[in-house]
Amino acid sequence: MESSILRHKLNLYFIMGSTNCLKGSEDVLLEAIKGGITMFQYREKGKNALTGIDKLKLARSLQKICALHQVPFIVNDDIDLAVELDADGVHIGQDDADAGEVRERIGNKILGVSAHTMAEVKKAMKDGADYIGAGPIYPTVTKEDAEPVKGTLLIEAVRKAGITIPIVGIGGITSANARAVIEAGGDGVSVISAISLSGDPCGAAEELLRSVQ
Ligand code: TZP
Ligand code: MG
Repeated sequence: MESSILRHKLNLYFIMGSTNCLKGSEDVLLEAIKGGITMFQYREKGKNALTGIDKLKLARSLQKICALHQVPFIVNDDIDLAVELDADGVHIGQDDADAGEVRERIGNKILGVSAHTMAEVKKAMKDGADYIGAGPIYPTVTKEDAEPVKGTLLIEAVRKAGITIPIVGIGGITSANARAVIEAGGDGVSVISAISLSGDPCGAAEELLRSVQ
């Protein structure tokens, strides 16, 4: 995807799996789309996470909803699932598959890589990442093994170094603190709980979108 289009798609990047939702994942996704999310990542993690055929079925169902609304559908970590579904892309962390190998396997699909240091950003770019996930920006309870909180320092440092790769901030982001990510040079915010655990995912997405635009 051309990087100016990708930058726009990263504005409000909603991430979730069944364990992040208070009600059916399909309903949460539909409401989030109604509220204006610009990209979606299926991330099935944690206690009681779906596996096997159940994970595949939910992924298919969420992918279909995304396709109907022209929202890119990205798969977290599970490259086999992404390939099987012909997803729009994958997102991997530093402890997951080698980014260079993933790039070879998925061709020109979207590749996102989480990075916590300037060295990781540069390595991800060399490996062919289309965008960087930088975080955790703020404290989060959603990811148990999250790295130390970084604020917007990494995003600022990357931009100060003249590096223009699309960047999305992640971790503890809400409509009250999202703007700082954009002011630091980020292209958007990715959120799990601010939308998935809201009693009103549509309203939550609308409010987040307003805060980053
Ligand atoms: N990676 C870094 S923080 C995080 C991930 C997946 C969790 C983000 O969840 P939330 O609920 O938006 O803080
Ligand atoms: Mg991962």
